[in-house]
Amino acid sequence: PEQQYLDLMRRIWEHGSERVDRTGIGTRSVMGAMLRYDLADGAMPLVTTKRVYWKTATRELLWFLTGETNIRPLVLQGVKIWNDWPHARYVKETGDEIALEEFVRRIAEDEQFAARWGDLGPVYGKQWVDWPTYRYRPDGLYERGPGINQVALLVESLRDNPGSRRHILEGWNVAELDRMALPPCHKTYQYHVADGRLNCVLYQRSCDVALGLPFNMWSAALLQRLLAQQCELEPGELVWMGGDTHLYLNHAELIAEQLSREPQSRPRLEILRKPPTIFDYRIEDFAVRDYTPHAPLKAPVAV
Ligand code: THF
Repeated sequence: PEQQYLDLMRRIWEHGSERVDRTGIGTRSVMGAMLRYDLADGAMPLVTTKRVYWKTATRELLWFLTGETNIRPLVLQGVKIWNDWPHARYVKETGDEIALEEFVRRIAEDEQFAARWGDLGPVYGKQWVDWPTYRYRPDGLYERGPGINQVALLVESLRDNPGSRRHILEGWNVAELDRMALPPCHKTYQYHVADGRLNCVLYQRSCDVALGLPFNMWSAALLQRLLAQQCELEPGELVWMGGDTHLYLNHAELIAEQLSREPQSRPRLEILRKPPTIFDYRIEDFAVRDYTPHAPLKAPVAV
């Protein structure tokens, strides 16, 4: 199954169109790609041709589920993957050119500083569990209504109406895109129950195949496992679909090295406990078995 990922990487590197992107780094890109993984028997799409920090990706997903959009809770757990964006905004808006490490240290130590500069805007967490609503008043003006917890509703709809074709989790809130540090990449998840199995199609509008995709695949599969456990279904297939699916030109060394490596035996995820709701999982609840990856590969993230 990992071969699909490596084949996609090779295909983009060899045949993708070169184009200039938002970050100015340049990419090779194809429009439209698909990967399929069967999650039966605990199998996970965890890349083995480099070490992937699945606990980092897991902490990120649990952070989404809390509805939090400030990086501080991640920083306090040693998770660095969202630090570059608030740092860039801070430097741009204040002109204070402090180093990333210094900025992150302040986020950790100074709660007020974190409240002011650590927020990413209404990104995934906010839209997933507290999608804003508006209510029209009799006088024609409108006021804020109660937020919608899409994840809680999704669990309910999977339990109560498994045959539905509307099991959707959506991050793309058009009205709020301009306030997000980054509009959602993994924007639409649709679930499907058949033969007692929970399937998923994820549509990702933009995908950094070398750095982001191993994280995105893990997270999507993990969310599917949590939903399946909560709804007493077996995990089924995960179908990943990419829009602009690209490799950054400054990832050349990583790509050459990774494509020279052989995939290892299939890793599995064990969930050690069934918490009362999907919002009660903790990092200690997860154990990965049979993961014997190749060495880590470092590459810069484009901001
Ligand atoms: N922007 C870009 N250019 N690439 C992305 O992958 C990406 N994301 C999120 C939002 N914008 C993106 C952020 N997620 C890493 C992993 C995921 C990220 C950002 C960065 C990363 O640096 N991974 C390294 C180190 C991991 C670690 O230190 O724990 C790695 O080797 O995997 C994708 O959704």
